[in-house]
Amino acid sequence: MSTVEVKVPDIGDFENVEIIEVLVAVGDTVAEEDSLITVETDKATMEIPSSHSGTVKEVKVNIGDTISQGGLVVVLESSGAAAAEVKEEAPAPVVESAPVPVAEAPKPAPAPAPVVEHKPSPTANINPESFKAAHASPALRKFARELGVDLSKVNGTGRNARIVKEDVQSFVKRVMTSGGSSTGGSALGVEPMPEIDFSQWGEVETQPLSKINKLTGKFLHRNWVTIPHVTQFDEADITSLEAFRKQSNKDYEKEGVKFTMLSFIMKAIAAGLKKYPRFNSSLDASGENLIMKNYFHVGVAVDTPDGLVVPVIRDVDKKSLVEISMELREISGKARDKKLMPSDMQGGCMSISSLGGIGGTKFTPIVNAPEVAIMGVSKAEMKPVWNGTEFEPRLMCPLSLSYDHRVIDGADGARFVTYVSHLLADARRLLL
Ligand code: CAO
Repeated sequence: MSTVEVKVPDIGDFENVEIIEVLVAVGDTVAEEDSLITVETDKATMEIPSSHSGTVKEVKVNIGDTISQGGLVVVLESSGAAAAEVKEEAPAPVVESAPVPVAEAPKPAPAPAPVVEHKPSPTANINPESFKAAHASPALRKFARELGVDLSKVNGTGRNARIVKEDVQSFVKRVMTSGGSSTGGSALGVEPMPEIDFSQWGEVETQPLSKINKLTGKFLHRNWVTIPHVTQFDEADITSLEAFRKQSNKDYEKEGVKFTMLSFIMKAIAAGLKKYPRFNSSLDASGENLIMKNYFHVGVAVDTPDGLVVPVIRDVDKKSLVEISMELREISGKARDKKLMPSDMQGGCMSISSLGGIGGTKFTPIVNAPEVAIMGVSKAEMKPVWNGTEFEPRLMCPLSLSYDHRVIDGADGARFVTYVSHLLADARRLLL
C-alpha cells in the first residue's frame, strides 16, 4: 500500500476556479479517470478525474474552495503498481459548456478540448441528442443511464440549473409513485410535473392529502389512463317521477323514509344492467375475457370531508325503493362517519356519481374499474320541451354515462342511457 496525491492537471487558462461539487468522500474506492470534483468557471464546468485508482484517504478540498492547476484534490491509498510513482499528470478534465445565460452568445469551451462521451445509451427510451445536451456531469450521466433516466426530462436544481444526483433520484421517485416507467413522465412518455416553488408568487400553505385522497387518486389515475372512456349524455324527463317522489315523501314521512332521486336512478340502473348484460361485466386480468355477473350491486359515490368513497348497495333489483332509500341514507352516513368496511365498497357492478344535489349541468365521470360503466347525474332543471304542438315545462335530469369502449360500443352506450331515461320518465315502469 502506498499513498498517492492526486492534483489538478492542466486545465488551460483557468486559475482559481470554484469547486461546485466534491464527488468522493473518505473511504470511497475510485478507479482511474473517475471524477473527483467539479469546478465551474463562468463559461464551463469541468470534472477533474483521478490519476490513479485506490481508496480515498483524505479529501483536501471543499465545495466553494477555489483551485488551480497543481492544486491537491485527494490523497489515495493505492495498491496498484502504478502507485509507486506519483503521477503529476492526471487525465484531462472533462469539460462541459454551462447553459448560455440569456442574451449572451455561446462561447467556445476553453482548452483542454471537451471530452465528449460516446457511450451508447442502454435504453431505447433515452433520446441521445437531448440527453447529451442536458447540463450534467459525466458521473451523473452514467448514473442516469444506469437507471434509464432521460436527463432531458429532469429539472436541474444545481447552479445554473445543473442536474445533480438528487434531481435524478427525485425524478425516479416521482415516476415510480405515479405508476409510470423510468422513461420520464410515465409510460405515456409525457413530461413529469415540474417541482415548483409556489411561494415565489405569494403566501402558500402545504396540506397533506388525506389517505382516501391518495388511494382514490391512484385508482382514478389508473382508470383514466388505461380505460378508453366515452361519455354519452342524455336528459331524462323526471317531471312525473318528481311528483311521485314528493308524494311518496309525504306518505312515508312518519316512517322516517326520505326518497331522493338517487333511489329511483339506482333502480333504473339495475334494470338497465339486466337488459344490457355487457354493462354488468368486467374484463378479466388478461383483458381477453368478460366476466358476466348475475347479481346487481350498485355503487354510489359519496362525498365525505376526507374525500370520495364508493359504498355498494347489493341486490338493488330485489330491493324495494323504501329499502334502497333507507340503505342509502345509512351507508352514506357510515361513509361520512368513516365507518365503512372495505367489504362495503367491493363487488359493485356499476356506480352512480350524483352531483344533482349540488349543481352543474353535465360532467364526465371516470369509470370505477373493474366496472365498465358509471352513470353521472346532474341537477334537474325545468326546461321547455316541444311535445309536437307546443313547448311544455318539463323537469329534465342530465345523465352522463361514461363507459369502457373496449367492452361497450357507442350504439349500446346510447341504448343503455336511453333505456334508463325512458324508465325514469315513467315511474310505473320502475316498479314493474
Ligand atoms: N336534481 C335536482 N335535485 C336533486 C338531484 C337532481 N339530480 N339529486 C338530488 N337532488 C336534491 C335532493 O332531492 C335533495 O333535495 P330535497 O332535500 O329538497 O329533497 C338535495 O338535492 C340533496 O340531496 P342529497 O345529495 O343529500 O341526496 P342524494 O340522495 O341525491 O345523494 C349522495 C346522496 C350520498 C350521493 C350525495 O350526498 C353525495 O355525496 N353526492 C356527491 C357525490 C360525488 O361527490 N360525486 C362525485 C364523484 S367524482 O366523479
